[in-house]
Amino acid sequence: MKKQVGLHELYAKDASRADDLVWGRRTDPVSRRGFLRGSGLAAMVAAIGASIPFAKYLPGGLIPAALAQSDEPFRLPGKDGLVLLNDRPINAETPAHLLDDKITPASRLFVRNNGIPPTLADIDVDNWTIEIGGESVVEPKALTIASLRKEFKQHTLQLQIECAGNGRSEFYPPTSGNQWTTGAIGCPEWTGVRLKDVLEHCGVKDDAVYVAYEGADSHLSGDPKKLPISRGVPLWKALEDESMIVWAMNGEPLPLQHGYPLRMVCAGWPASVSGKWLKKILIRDRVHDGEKMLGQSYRMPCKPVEPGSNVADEDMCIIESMPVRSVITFPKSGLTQSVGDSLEIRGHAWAGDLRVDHVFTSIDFGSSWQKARLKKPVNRLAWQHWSASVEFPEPGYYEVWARAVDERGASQPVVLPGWNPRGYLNNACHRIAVSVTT
Ligand SMILES: Nc1nc2c(c(=O)[nH]1)N[C@H]1C(S)=C(S)[C@@H](COP(=O)(O)O)O[C@H]1N2
Ligand SMILES: [Mo]
Repeated sequence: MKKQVGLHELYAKDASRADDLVWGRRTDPVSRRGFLRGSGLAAMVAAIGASIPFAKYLPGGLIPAALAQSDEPFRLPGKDGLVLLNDRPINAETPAHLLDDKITPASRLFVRNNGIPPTLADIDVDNWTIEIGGESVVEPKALTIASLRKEFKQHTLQLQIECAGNGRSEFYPPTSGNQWTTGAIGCPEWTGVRLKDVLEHCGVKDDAVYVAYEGADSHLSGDPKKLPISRGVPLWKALEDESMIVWAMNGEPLPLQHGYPLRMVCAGWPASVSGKWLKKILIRDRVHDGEKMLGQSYRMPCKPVEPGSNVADEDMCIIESMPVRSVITFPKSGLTQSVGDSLEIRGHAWAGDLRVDHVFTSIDFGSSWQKARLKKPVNRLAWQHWSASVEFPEPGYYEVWARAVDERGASQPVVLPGWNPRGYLNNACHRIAVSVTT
């Protein structure tokens, strides 16, 4: 089973770093006293559930006893019931039943960080610029957020982002990385400008093939010359109407963990192409060769392989559009239901660059399937909502399975899809347990 990081483990590694990550406060390096202020204090107060009259005397790096002595898995401040996964820095996923909102609120969006995010103290929004450069830009430029807002048309779209490793925990033999179950997906509403408009404003040379990002987060090693991640997409994907540079999520400034003050969103592809804390956009004359583009990262064996095999780097292909998938967000797995009562179930379905055409549910372990009601997406690359009513014939143990099919006829597999060295793209059917009583 998946291991969760307790607060103790997080604090044992580096207490002042943990303070920064968890509460967003800065520890005074000389006295090692951390003074909780502003949003850091608000986060701790929210986690504890009461005001802290003597907060100014609380030493930096001290885990409040209310949290230290609790058996509950640690809950991330500003997040509602997300499960912290075993990794440094913070990675957290959303349990399926908390993904029920049609538009994912900030409090329920998974967090996936490859490095150490900048802190609020490092970010000067008014002077934040993105540089547009690379071999294939006609005129390199630096743009402030104010100039993005002023010079380009603003757009608001609901777009889904899913980590390529979502579902990894089910692969056998196990593969390294965050052991995501079903929760590394979300579909908030984003506001910003089209990447295309910004690229065209600077000019794209004829030899351009790829568009990549660099962010302001730092490498886990602390080496300032290394980037934790720098990925990209082919030019054609960057030029799609839904590829955006955004400053707002659900009508609010981006939360720090989600890329404040600016991020890219290229929906439908591994969310690793949606760069957070955006500082640079590179128009490349070659397939981008930044951190986590090469080797085994975000790549699948070009041809299926036997589980557990080693695959040479040259036999691995870059992941593009994500496969069709769905999740049951209501009810929560493990419910008890009376025989004869009909059960309303619902969830979302999505299919990378494609549309979902059908969702089916089964209560007999996939031996028969019933068609669910399925809504159209609010816009391209937003997830779609589905619902169904099911009835159970007699008391006993049941599972409800959901299976989506994309517009090209590709279906989610009921068991695992092909094993791969890094455990990407597990789009197997989600299922919930139902106990039916008389
Ligand atoms: N700068 C930067 N951008 C990044 C990352 C990162 O570590 N640094 N992680 C990527 C990965 S792997 C994913 S899955 C998404 C997660 O976005 P979220 O944390 O807002 O849910 O951000 C992507 N963008
Ligand atoms: Mo990811």
